[in-house]
Amino acid sequence: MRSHLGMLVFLSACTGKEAITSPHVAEFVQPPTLDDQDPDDGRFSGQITAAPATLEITGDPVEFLTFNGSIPGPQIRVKAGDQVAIHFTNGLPDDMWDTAIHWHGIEGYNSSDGTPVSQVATAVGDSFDYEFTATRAGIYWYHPHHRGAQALFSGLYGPLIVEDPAEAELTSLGILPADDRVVVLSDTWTAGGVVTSAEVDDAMEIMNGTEGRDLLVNGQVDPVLEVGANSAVRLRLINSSITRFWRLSVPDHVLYRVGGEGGLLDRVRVEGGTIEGERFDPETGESVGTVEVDLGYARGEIVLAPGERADVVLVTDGQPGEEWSLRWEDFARGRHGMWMEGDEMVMGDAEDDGTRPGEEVARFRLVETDADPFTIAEGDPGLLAVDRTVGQIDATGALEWFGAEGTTLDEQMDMIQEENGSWSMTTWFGMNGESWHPDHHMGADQEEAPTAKHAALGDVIRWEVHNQSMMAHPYHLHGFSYQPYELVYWPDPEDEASDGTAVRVPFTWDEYQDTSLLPPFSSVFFTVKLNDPEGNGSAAGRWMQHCHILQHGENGMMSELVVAP
Ligand SMILES: [Cu+2]
Repeated sequence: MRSHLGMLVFLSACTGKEAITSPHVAEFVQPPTLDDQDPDDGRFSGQITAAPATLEITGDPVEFLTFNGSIPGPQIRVKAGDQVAIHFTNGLPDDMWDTAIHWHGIEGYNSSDGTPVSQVATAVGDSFDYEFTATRAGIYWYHPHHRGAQALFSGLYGPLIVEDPAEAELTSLGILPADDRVVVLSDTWTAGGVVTSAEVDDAMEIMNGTEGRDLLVNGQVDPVLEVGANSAVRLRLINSSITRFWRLSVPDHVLYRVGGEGGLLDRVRVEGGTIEGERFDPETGESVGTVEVDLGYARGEIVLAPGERADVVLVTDGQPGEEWSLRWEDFARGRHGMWMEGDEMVMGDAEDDGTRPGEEVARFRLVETDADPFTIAEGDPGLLAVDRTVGQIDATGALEWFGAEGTTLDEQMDMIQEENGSWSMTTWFGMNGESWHPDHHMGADQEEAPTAKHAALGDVIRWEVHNQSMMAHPYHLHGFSYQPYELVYWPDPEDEASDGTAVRVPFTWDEYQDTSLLPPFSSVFFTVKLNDPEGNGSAAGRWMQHCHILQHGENGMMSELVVAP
């Protein structure tokens, strides 16, 4: 039986056992909670200002860009169904840029989506009011969509947590830990007191995306989190990096996933390792047996591509004084490299793709607690424990956007030999064969993307997103959460060892997501319903779809879903 965790009591100074001497001084902090200025239940009103701030995150003072002076920006904490009003002020210096806020994952309020096709960016010194209802519990976040790569790399991002009404009961049942933390993962690169540029010209850096040198957990380098021994801690993880994939592990322990982008799951999951797939002939669809698919990370680890979130539980089944590492490990995502073969420059997966050394990004210090032991196992009920389920979107009569009708993620690179013999490279990113990015200053009046998809409110769509490239990309759809139902690994056309068969892996659980990691040469199939939460057309309009490696999106791996009323 599960037991109530109760209040955690931290007694780090008198655990009776000497803590391991640690050079780590930063105490794990939570992003500051944004003040709710609306006294009414069910309504949240807050103020957010984008402005520079000098912070000593990586040692020396560095001028970052921040929301309300901190990295990450303030935590907005609301309940599912709450009406949210955010008064945003662009307090960036005069010589900086117009900007706005996109609420990543929030559904159905197009005029508050904060993208270059939903609003004109707010000029320096001006303000804009965002209003939306947080319709679905889950882990969300916010960041600018105008010059997003540089804005995020400079520090503009923050968490938005939408609580499920069942969380209190699930906590009292011992299904969710009472110790509940928000964990914003990001990276930065600073030099000479400023953040380096993410708006680079170098084709290889654009191709691979810029990764920061310093890995940050809630804006801190390697902080220490005290957790009650022999109990558990809940970590609401958000990957706010512009490029970096976060493969997270706690050596010898399991990160149990209880929820994610669109809220809690029916049952507890353990991810990673291998899963069974069905091999099939891509021409005929005919099954030719089963195969074990290696997911590229170990069982019990969690992988978050840029923009993805996960709600996980770590059981702290150790003694007070023990210290455990939360580690970043490299994930093979198809980072490219180039090298000479004879007289020819060739390109492929970088030699160290997926094998770069890992590092500790935070540390858990177990301390005494009066809490009862916590147990959790794969398959344990989550939402089911309160007689609820995620459920499935009814796909009867759905539009079918498969193959060329769906979305393709396209990437090309060429090696060019100059007359002087030196080699250079070019990159190109697109969706459905076209490279597109909106104008930052024209708002909803600008011409549609040449590959924009069109649908109407109320439509249900079964949609294929096909990554046709040899690199992993995180696909993000604005405005509507979808339910993935199948992932297909297509044969790599350049793999001479391939037998030409594809592998199909069904999603065996129900979940709402808005961002998906697509491995090289793979398709994700999902079902989405174009809900209009207020019934007044607020969900109609121009919604972006793009790669969330932000330099890929801004270099053309971007398009739109245009929804008619
Ligand atoms: Cu990409």
